[in-house]
Amino acid sequence: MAVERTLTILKPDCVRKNLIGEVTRRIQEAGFQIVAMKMTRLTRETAGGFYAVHKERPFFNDLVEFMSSGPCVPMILEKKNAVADFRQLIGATNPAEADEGTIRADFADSLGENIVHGSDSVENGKLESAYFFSESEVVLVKS
Ligand code: 3AN
Repeated sequence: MAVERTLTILKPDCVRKNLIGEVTRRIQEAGFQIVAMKMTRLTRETAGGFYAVHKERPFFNDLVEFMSSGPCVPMILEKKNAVADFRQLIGATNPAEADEGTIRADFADSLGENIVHGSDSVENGKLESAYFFSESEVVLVKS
């Protein structure tokens, strides 16, 4: 299995619920190396740009409103098979369908407010990472 990187965002609901520590602990315990991390607040424009692929969807405005409603914590994570393993750790988009013990099953309130984002492919992970981090903000990790 190849070493991959994936982009996660601890979303505004995660920050509001004081879950930054608990979610980060689970991520690290699952073997992910944090190679970049910051706290930031998206504007409507930057949130809309990040989710541009969904701009024709009926939930787009609510999504942009929510993602710009407070600070969030994007991170780049590195691990073998990171993309698939991370999506398994967070669970299905809809927390009602997420497997027991996953981050979304344990902490998310709804489909719209679901605690964390995870890239759906290595390629998108690269694009999404570049959206939040410059190259100099990514730490070189010895493997
Ligand atoms: P994921 O984040 O699991 O990859 P996507 O990329 O399909 O899910 O959707 C992006 C975000 O849009 C989700 N995290 C969720 O917050 C929101 N979303 C997706 N589908 C819906 C929906 N049917 N109703 C409301 N919000 C949605």
